[in-house]
Amino acid sequence: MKLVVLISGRGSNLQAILDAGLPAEVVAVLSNRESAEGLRLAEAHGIATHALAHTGFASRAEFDQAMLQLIDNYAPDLVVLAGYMRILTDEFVQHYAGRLINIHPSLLPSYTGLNTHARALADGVKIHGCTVHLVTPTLDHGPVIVQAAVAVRSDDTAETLGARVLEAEHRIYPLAIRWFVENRLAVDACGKVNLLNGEGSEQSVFYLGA
Ligand code: NHR
Ligand code: GAR
Repeated sequence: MKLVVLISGRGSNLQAILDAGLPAEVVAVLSNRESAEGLRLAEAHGIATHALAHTGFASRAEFDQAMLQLIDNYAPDLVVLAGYMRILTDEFVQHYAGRLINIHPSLLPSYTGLNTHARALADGVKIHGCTVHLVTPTLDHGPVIVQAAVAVRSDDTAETLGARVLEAEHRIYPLAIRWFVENRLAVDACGKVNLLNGEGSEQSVFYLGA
């Protein structure tokens, strides 16, 4: 199977995906920012990279169309958003329907959008985490594939909490991609994702540490 990964920054989730030894190949990494550190990581692995600055396009639709054409040259089975920071047009999302996934740094449907760790701390919640979901046109509302919960500590800052969530991201994103590659994710009539052929201990939720 062929994966194309979209990033905007550091690329630590890309690193986790590359390290996981998945039965799939990352055939290209695209970024909307030329300075994204994750592009250097991809180059170091001999993976094709493309940087396409969204600032050079007149509209979101034109930018997404250019991204889509680059991506389709690689004929990917799955498009992976890994810290990709541009909201995608409905047309882009529909083109990759069922084969476009994202990792979001909160327990959806709580804390959609940006600055999730600071907002969780401001609300005083005791549990936070991350979610891998299929991407649909409505931002951060697609069917959930897997979630990991982490404890919020009384002395947490957005940085310490974010680092704890990021560790959880690195565990669940490769796992979710593995399930996709193994064709073990089924969307039911209600639009929910179910894991097929799970053995006893295998589950779509993780509780990481108090
Ligand atoms: N697009 C669609 N249609 N649906 C989703 O569920 C998407 C998506 C694009 C990206 C990732 C998402 C996240 O996990 C994602 C999910 C960017 C923004 C944002 O506000 C919000 C959510 C996500 C990604 N971006 C600003 C914009 O104007 C730019 C912010 C910046 O550059 O720092 O696109 O959180
Ligand atoms: C991750 O925490 C990811 O969940 C988040 O950005 C970080 C990217 O880190 N994604 C979003 O906020 C999407 N809007 P990485 O570049 O090191 O993988």
